[in-house]
Amino acid sequence: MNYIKRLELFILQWCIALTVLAQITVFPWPAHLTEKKEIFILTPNINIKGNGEYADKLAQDLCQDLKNLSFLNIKIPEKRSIEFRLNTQSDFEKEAYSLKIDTEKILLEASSKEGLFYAKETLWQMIKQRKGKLAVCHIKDYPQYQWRGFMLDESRHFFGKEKVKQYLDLMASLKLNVFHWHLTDETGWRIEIKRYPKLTTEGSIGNWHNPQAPAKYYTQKDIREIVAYAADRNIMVIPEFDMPGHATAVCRAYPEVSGGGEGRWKHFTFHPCKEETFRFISNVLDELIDLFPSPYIHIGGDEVHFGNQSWFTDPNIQRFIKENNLINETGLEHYFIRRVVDIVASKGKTAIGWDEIVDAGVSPSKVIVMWWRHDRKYQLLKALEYGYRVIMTPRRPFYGDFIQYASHKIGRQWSGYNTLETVYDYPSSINYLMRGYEKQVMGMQFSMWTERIANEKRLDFMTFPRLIALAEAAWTLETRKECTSFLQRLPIFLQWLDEKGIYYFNPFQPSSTPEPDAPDKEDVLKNG
Ligand code: TNX
Repeated sequence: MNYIKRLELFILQWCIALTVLAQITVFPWPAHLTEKKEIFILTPNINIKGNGEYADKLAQDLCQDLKNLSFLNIKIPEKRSIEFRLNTQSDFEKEAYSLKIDTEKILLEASSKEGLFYAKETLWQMIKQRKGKLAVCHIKDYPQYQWRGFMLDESRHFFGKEKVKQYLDLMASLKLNVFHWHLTDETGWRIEIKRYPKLTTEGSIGNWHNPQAPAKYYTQKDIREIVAYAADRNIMVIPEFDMPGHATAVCRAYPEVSGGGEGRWKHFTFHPCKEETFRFISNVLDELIDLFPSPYIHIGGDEVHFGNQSWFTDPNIQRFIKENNLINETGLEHYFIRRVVDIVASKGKTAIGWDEIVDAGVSPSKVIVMWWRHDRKYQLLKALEYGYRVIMTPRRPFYGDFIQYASHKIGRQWSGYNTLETVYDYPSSINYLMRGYEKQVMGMQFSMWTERIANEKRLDFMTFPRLIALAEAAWTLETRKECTSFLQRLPIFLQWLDEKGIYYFNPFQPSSTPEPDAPDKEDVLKNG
């Protein structure tokens, strides 16, 4: 009986080998891949083991995942194994791994937890794609960039814990490792701060379309749960506390720290020079730091000029500018940034700020710059020349609120829009700028602003498939990136999205996935 089963397996292996070969599909595409004309058929009673604590955990996770697969039905007595080996002495780079599939054994190896985790994600994709019939191959893989991020704005619209967890799962499978969480802005404050309860009882009321919408926010318990969920998937969560601008929700709740503002931008800024403001910020940061173990805190720093009108007329602010030789309101803005960066540094963390902070005169050792103004390439160059580390999230092509297809109507455009291909090809068009500064470029990020994204369907549609392209652009070595090959593989990932019930734009059949309705008439924008 055993003999017959083995023969059956052998014949099956050869039949399938022909179809499986040269069809390995992995996202993102790996650094090295060699394959043989042989096949490994996964069976349900295969031995899966690790060589210690974390490797054992991954082995158990894989066992659990396999239980849910209906296609593993060939039952043979097993000598073959899947082995997870974490060896901190081996000479893999931090996130690198090796995945070796032989006819008798699958070996996953790395010198770090991150690497071993990614080896498992790669294997899992191959199992799903080939329904357990794996090409014998050897993958040696490591990333191009250390920062592979996704930003979600939950101030303008709130999506909640389950959606965030679903995205963290997808990010992990794409080897994205940073979740930048934009939780504060003019529309709403979305995180419980025990010392300042009005931040949530008042500050979290409303969304972009309805200022009276019921309060929506994350409790500290929720935050801890999500941070742990992300850490389990090798994802670092970076909170953003946007200041001194985009602070409307805070200042609405605590007018004593407001810097005024006018009309639509009322209460847009923190008061830039009251000691009370800095005490308030420091206290909030204490709670944020307790919740988020990441070494970084994003402090915003963008678009202050939108709502700093009262800085020009308030006699106390004007006196402060004169007495401290700050020259003008921009000098005052820079003073504010320097103080906050120092507060963050005094708490043992590194600040991240939008690219305006390049001009604030902060030491490059204390802050990391997020370059977003694609039309100001000199700001990127200046950041690099001054010695800052930089994360690239230029509006074009990395802002998810820009449309992705010519006939789409809801979302931004600015001398064009952000197609899947433009996301994939980045940063080749600006490589010339970064030459000589490569070590300062930490990586890149797809940023999803949600003014015009009021529900999950629109969020999914604007995120996918562009986030898959970003993941490959950030992970895969530039020499291995190839848009045609990516597009050939893409239908497989789209099928996985279908299985999870996630809506996306299908670039191969645009009319089969129509743009979800605009949340509001005014959302049908063409410019800006
Ligand atoms: C600019 S990016 C902003 C956001 C908006 C976004 C819309 C940045 C630092 N500020 O507040 O949501 O444009 O695309």
